[in-house]
Amino acid sequence: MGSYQRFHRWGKLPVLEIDGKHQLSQSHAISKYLGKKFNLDGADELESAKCDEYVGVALDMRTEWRKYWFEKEDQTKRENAKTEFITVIAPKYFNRFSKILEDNGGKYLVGSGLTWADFFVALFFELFEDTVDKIFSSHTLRYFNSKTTFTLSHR
Ligand SMILES: N[C@@H](CCC(=O)N[C@@H](CS)C(=O)NCC(=O)O)C(=O)O
Repeated sequence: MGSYQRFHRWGKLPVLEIDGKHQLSQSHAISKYLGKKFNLDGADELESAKCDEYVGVALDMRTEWRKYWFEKEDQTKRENAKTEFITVIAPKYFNRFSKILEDNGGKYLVGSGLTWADFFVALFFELFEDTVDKIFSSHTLRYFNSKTTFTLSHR
């Protein structure tokens, strides 16, 4: 049992400890909590819901990625899942996210300011790039990342 599994009831990371009193699990819940706390949850209820939508989609994408990344036993299955991710899943999601970003002015996914969805989606795209293949460097991910990096570094 890993050391982290002993200190949290679900036995999974990430876990956010708050004021030494509370523990919060699940990346979506943690990110939303921090987004609200630091006023990065959109300007109104609809923008807040849009953040959840885009983060939910990023999590769907992670579900597909896991079919490759956590397949340690069957090499053929692993390779097939990787190919599927590179040729079908990633282009579909990257293109849609890029379009959303572009339609919204090119800087933020939601509304006119930075939200926790920008952080969450950018982080996941970076994770996919680091763990799947550098093929994404020449794909729309590069476009997305450059916009997000600009966004994050100019606030
Ligand atoms: N739905 C959870 C998934 C958490 C999760 O699967 N964490 C992995 C690391 S990426 C973990 O702690 N795995 C250890 C285990 O399952 O024993 C989230 O988004 O936070």
